[in-house]
Amino acid sequence: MSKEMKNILVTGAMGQIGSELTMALRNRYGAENVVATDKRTNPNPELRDSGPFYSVDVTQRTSLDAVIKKHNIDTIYHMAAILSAVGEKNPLLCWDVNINGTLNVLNAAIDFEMVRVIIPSSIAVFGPDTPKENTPNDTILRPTTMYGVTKVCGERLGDYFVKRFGIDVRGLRYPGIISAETLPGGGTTDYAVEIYYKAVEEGKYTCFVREDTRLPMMYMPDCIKSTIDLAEADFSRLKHHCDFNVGSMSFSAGELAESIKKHIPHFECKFEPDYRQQIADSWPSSIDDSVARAEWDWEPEWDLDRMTKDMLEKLTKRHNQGNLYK
Ligand code: AKB
Repeated sequence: MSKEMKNILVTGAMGQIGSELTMALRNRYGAENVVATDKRTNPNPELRDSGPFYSVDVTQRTSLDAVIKKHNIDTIYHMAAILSAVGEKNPLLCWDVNINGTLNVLNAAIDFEMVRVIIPSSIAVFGPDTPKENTPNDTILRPTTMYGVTKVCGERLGDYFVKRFGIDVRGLRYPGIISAETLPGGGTTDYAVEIYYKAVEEGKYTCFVREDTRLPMMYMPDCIKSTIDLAEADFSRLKHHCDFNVGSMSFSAGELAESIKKHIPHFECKFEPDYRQQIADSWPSSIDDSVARAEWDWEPEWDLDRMTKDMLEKLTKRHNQGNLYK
């Protein structure tokens, strides 16, 4: 365990990434030392029974502060956020949760003299003016979604707090994250998860982006590894702080369907783009993560075909047991 990080709090712990990150942190740092929080009140039994859980709305400092005080928190993984698709339906909610929630976490970090704050960002910080292929780390940030606007602000705020107040804030730009445990909620890249569930359940899927839509993606084990690797990196090596590109794999929706067909030959995928196509079209198709590799030795482990095999094995097992959706 890194010397300083003793009492960790995770916001958004019931979300797609938060749920698996919390369990990984509990395994690594001891279950009692990792406090899970979420706005929702009904955690799954694994999350609820393996360590402390509280209902916390990150837009309210009082509820956040109460848990921080009670558990003497020194590190926050701030995973609570409204994602891109929901953010376009409700931009003010997206602003409130992503900006005010992040400011609350950062201000709490100062008030309680925390040793570290992890605030994830996203490939949504990029926009149509950004180079689309092999997108550099330091490039044009002109997003066209409210989610992207809040994530650029979050990166800038984090960097400002590092410089101005001397607190240790770190963040990485997640691509679409694929996982078999908790469904994502309200993102544009959600099709890359839904497709596996529907392939197992029905043998067919109607995808909401075009077949040639190519986006950067990452399997959950790499997502957890990248998050913890960055959190534990040597601060003196970091020239960047809150805005690391992390690459893993890039594939089109059509290639994803083909990789599933290798295991389920009768699988049929139709493509019927909706409002999320425009969001996907504004994002990069592949990411240059050489800065993360240089500053904290980032290295992904999973590729599309290995991920597909693993996803289908896990979901098929659950489907056969009658609890695909848990
Ligand atoms: C989304 O699609 O909104 C997220 C993201 C790429 O940040 N998965």
